[in-house]
Amino acid sequence: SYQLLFNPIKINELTLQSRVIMGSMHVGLEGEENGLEKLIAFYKERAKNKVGLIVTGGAAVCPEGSGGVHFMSIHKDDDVEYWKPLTKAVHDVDGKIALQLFHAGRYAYKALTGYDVVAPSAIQSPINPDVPVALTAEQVEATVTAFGSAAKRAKQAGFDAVEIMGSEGYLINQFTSPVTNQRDDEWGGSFEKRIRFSLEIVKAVRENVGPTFPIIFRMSGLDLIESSTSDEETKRWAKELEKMSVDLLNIGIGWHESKVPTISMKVPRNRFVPVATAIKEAVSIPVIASNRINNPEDAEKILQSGAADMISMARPFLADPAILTKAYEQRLEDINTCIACNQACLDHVFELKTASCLVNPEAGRELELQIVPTERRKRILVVGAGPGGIEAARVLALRGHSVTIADQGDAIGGQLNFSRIVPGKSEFNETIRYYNTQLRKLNVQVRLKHKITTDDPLVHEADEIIISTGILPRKPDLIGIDSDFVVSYKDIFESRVETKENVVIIGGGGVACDLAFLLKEKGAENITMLQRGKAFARGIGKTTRWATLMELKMKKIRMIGGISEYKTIKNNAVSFLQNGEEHSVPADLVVYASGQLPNNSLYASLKAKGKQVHIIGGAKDASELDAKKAIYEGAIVARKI
Ligand code: MDE
Ligand code: SF4
Repeated sequence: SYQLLFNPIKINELTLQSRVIMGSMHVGLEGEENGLEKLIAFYKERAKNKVGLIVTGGAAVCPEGSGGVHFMSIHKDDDVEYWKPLTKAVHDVDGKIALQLFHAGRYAYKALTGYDVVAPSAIQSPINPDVPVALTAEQVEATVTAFGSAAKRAKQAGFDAVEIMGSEGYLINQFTSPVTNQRDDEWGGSFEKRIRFSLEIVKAVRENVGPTFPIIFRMSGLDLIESSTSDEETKRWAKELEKMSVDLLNIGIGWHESKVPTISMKVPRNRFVPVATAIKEAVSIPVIASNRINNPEDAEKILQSGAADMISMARPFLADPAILTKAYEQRLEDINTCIACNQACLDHVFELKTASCLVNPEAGRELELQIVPTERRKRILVVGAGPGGIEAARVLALRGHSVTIADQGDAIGGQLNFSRIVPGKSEFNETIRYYNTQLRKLNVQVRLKHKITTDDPLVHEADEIIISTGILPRKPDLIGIDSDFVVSYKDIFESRVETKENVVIIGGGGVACDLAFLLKEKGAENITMLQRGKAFARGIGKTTRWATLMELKMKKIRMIGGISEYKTIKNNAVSFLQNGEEHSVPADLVVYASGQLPNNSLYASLKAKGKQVHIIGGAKDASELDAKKAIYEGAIVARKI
């Protein structure tokens, strides 16, 4: 049981109802029509579920430091009135909310802000297009003042605390690191001078908010940048921040340009807690651990072990706004766990789209996707228990329909069952566990190993039918493709075929990458991926693709792109043309992962019989299919019936 998680904690004069903060996430709703209303609904849904403190997305303290025009801002006096409805809504449900004071520095984009990008020194970031302009000493001081005024506005707007964003490689962090700060004035050079900017900001903020208002500082616990701040310096920095009257330290991990994954699925759970512990040992104010903590029991254990005083979870609140309520009520099996895929949250943000959640399409769509009870209970048959089908079944049952879901396989989850066996992707098990629990509790009839045909009694009984039968692997039309040592990726994922020493994969997209990792784990010695296009792992989102490419290289998986023509697939070799020359790669097993076709024949025949049928997911459109799209379509169709 939970002895500490729900034990209130006092931060300065503010009492928090639990030791979990919902970490800062830019969701992008504020840029939409009725943006504020949507943002309020988003935060309210979380605030009423036992979160100790919500931290907003970064609110720019000056326009040049903004993430873009659609990001939160707190640099104008108008912003005070603007944010009042948000703080009120959170307080109305007994929640607490802090505003994050944000300046992107060289991570800003001129194209998005309309201002020159600024930084301590004119050194460009490897992941940004603009060379920043070095701030003059006067501009540095003006920026310090801007943080102070922003804090004052935040307090006036009704926020319960402020968090100063000093990690992830943003402006303050750019000052603290010798890599990005090469100034020789009062704001750079020695360690003391590099951290001065952060300390002056805390001072200015404190002067503006008074002695009793909580100040959280999000400091970088580990830059993961070569030749950057040392561990020793990081501890000294923490001590100085404490002296400056910071009330709570939130420990960030890695910069956006770090070449080490910090929040992806392949990062083991709780991996970075020791970083917070090391800082906790150096200070006496409370310290928050973050990154890849997605399970309340783990959170409780971390607190009980004394490794940290509080826990930050961010994405887990997208996946399940009620995660803490469910933990409190001992209903862990009901938690929709964040699988750290980034596909609908951070990937969207980096594409300048609104964030949502792969496993919970309601996130960010609180106003749009509510559960409205049905007026007429119908008998619904869902054919195919992949991600789209199970979400449709869940929502239909929640709305009061009588639901049966059938699948020819022996488990629900469809292709999630492929993902979950890929090395480092076991988080997908949680999604399957969640749906299994929900379908059971909602009395959905689950018929496994049951192939539906047009004359199945279930078809006759159903008032309406949802076809979510998914996809079939596309078999490329190549000479030799019908040989007995050529199989589809499905055959491998379903363990119908053993791996061999030399494997050639035809295809280079996301499925092919997963397949390569799986085959490697199963003992394939030499794996070669072949494709026509040049860029491998395309289709994988921005935040994960670079790490996938890195992993492919690390695991010595050969990638040959730019193939103009496949010549033959013969036992022992695949030959092809590249740059006009013929090459050949040894192969005792060839696996194709080259696209998918909709598995939609049942739809056509049921339609012909005059049944009321709906089609979703890969069965409807196999191009660019992923679990995110399938679950979303399931969520939508189930609200239309
Ligand atoms: P791209 O087109 O794939 O690559 C361009 C070039 O950069 C290289 N690259 C990298 N080098 C080093 N380290 C990397 N991480 C990295 N990623 C790409 C590529 O190899 C390529 O080089 P080339 O091949 O041309 O030689 O990628 P991109 O530049 O379009 O985007 C890269 C990303 C920004 C997506 C990126 O680097 C990201 O994947 N980094 C990881 C981010 C991460 O995991 N951060 C940890 C926590 S997230 C967090 O704390 C908060 C995030 C939300 C803020 S919002 C703040 C307020 O709320 C995000 C808002 C961003 C707007 C300012
Ligand atoms: Fe977590 Fe993926 Fe949802 Fe983002 S999209 S909150 S990473 S499950």
